[in-house]
Amino acid sequence: MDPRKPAEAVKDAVQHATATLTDAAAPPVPGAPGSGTPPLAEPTEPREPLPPKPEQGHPEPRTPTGAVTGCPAGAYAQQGEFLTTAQGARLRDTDHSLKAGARGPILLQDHHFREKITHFDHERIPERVVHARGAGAHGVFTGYGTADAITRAGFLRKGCETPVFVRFSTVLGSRGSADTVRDTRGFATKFYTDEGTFDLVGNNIPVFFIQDAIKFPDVVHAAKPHPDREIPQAQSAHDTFWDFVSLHTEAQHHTMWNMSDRGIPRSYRTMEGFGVHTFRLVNDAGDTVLVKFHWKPRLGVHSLVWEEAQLLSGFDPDFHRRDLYDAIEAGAYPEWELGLQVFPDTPEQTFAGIDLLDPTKIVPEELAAVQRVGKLVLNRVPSNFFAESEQVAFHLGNLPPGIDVTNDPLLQGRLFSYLDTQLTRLAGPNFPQIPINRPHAPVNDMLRDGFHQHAVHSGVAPYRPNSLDGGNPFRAGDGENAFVDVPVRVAEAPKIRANPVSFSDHFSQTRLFWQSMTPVEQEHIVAAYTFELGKCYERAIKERQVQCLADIDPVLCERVAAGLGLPVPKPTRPLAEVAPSPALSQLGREWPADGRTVGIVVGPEADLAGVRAVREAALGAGLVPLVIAPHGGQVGDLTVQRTFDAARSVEFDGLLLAAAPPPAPGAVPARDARTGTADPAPIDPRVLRLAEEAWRHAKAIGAWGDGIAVLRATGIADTPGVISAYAGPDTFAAVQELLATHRVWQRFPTV
Ligand code: HDE
Repeated sequence: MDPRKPAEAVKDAVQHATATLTDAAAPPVPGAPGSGTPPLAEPTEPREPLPPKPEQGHPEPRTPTGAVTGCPAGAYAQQGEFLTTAQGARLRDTDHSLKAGARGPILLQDHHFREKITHFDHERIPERVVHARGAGAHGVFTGYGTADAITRAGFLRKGCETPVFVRFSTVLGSRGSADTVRDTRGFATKFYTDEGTFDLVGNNIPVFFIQDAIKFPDVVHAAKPHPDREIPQAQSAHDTFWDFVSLHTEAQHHTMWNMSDRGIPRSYRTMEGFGVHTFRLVNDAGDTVLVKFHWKPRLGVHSLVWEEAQLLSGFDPDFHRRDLYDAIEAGAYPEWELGLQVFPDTPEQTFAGIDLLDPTKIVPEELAAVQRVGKLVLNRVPSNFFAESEQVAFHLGNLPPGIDVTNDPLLQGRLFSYLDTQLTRLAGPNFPQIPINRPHAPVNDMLRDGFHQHAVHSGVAPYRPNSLDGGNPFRAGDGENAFVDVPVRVAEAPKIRANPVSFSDHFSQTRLFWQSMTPVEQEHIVAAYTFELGKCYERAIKERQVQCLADIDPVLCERVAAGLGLPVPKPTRPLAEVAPSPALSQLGREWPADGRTVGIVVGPEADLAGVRAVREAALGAGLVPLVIAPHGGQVGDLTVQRTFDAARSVEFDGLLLAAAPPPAPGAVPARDARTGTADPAPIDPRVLRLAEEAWRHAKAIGAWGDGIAVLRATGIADTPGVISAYAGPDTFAAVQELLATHRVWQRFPTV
């Protein structure tokens, strides 16, 4: 047993771990798998489990009914220094089953074998039917107090700090699919408020494919892999998806967002989040307003380019997950501000002629500014993926007093679905008692029994009214901060299956989005439609979608049709006059470069003093510098983080070249099919590829000293965003400046 205090043990383990990872002067590079460095030989001296890594957190220990336990944070983890059965009996052996002789059959009495295998056989649970692929993190939300006048929700009060758990996800892919596919991203936040849990279950796109929840199975069946061959995985580039969205044209607006750069975010940290629906807020006086929720990332909204997304799907399918966790580990905590667009709660529930109950419509920020009401900081990585990210269960109906729903027909259907789905996925009705789902407010719900009941309820009268339990639980009134079902008037109307007429305009806001894009963003949209439809088999489906594009914008239609080799149809309706919304574009502003990754290419002859100075400057600016060298280990006194074989430019936001290293033995062109050339080159071909790729993806590139030869060899010297300087620090300073706009946009050819 390690007799030291846990904090000392952590410090020690971390020091030990990082000492071997990095050169003495530099802080550790994120990503060490455990909190200690493993010895070469198997450890045999019994000891307590290693402490978690310093950046890891657990769900706060609470009882199933919301009480503080006083347990240390690690109390849910394994205990003690010895292997035991699930009942705590210590075991001598887990490598051999109990057999009738060394060559005999296994005995039925081997209870340890049966317990181990039976548990293993049941380790998997059904993945989420949508949003199966995701990653979560813990954090804290702090209210600004700016929403006090419009809502009684306590977590928005000035300075109120609320623990949160956020899960980001893709929609279509299975649990093991790649992070960087073109798709909508989920952005679901659980606020553990002391007035009950609030779940804001949003996306990174502010509109949805459908207007009525009853169509959700249809759109998901169309977008998921074909049911016969089960391909393609995690993609919308296939016939069934385009068949549906071209026939069910209310999906066109969301589809356009998917085809834009929003469909391939650079990072979860650089995504906006949206509640999509309109919600209703109520204050202490009972006054109401309608609102739309927005998350605004501190680092701005940035995306990958399509080729990067494709390369990353193979090179690092966990790119977004790794980026999130590395950033937290490095102390570059992801941050968003929560914002509200606020509208008067009028009987028509429209604003500037836009139907607020239609989830396929936005209200442009130029018409209703987003008002900031609080800040979210993600600062802890989960300790256990399954227990936290996989078992977290969000539900739109988890609302605190002060926030209520509207009649948006998509929202109404979701209120049913999110409870229902957990009955299968988390095997029964007691999923709110799983540690990550436990509320931080006292629970007294009269719900009893069921599979996996963790509460030990007392009393004999889980019913109301009762006298046997002294009348408990009592109803809360206004003075006791009860939830408010706002008594909105429901129109007297016939019972029908129909949408309001205002829901029938599917094209004008789609056109608004297209017209709000800069030329380079439009270029990407054209390429995305052309790629996706190019992957479809049936001509009729392509033609039908091209007809939809004609009803959105003739230029868009013409260019996609040209790429597909199809005739250009005429619009079937008048094109809407729209005022573009510049707020929808991702370009034209500057953002902090915190947490950005820069690769530094070194070789045997590199200016190592310059590289050291660049590393220090980069770390000081909150960036992550990674040294790329011909081989692992050390170059001089620098520790290498990436070898030429393990580095691709897609991993870096900017590239610095401190050397033009000759081909290393691993890159003899004749033996290296990846270089695509048989000519021996004076510079290692993998370095040339790094520079060429970084250039093609419009990344900032800088070189000094010998590194400038790489710029010449690749023909990229003296082009926009390519810096040659005398010394490393100057080169870095110029590259850092370029990172503020995310990419060197001038490098993309635009029409
Ligand atoms: Fe979801 N959605 N959804 N959805 N959704 C689920 O719940 C559903 C919709 C969103 O990280 C499921 O626990 C219906 C809009 C996120 O755990 C399920 C409809 C928006 C997540 C479900 C919608 C979302 C989900 C699957 C149409 C953005 C992942 C597993 C009415 C505002 C949450 C689960 C996480 C997950 C149903 C439409 C966001 C089946 C019926 C619109 C971020 O209940």
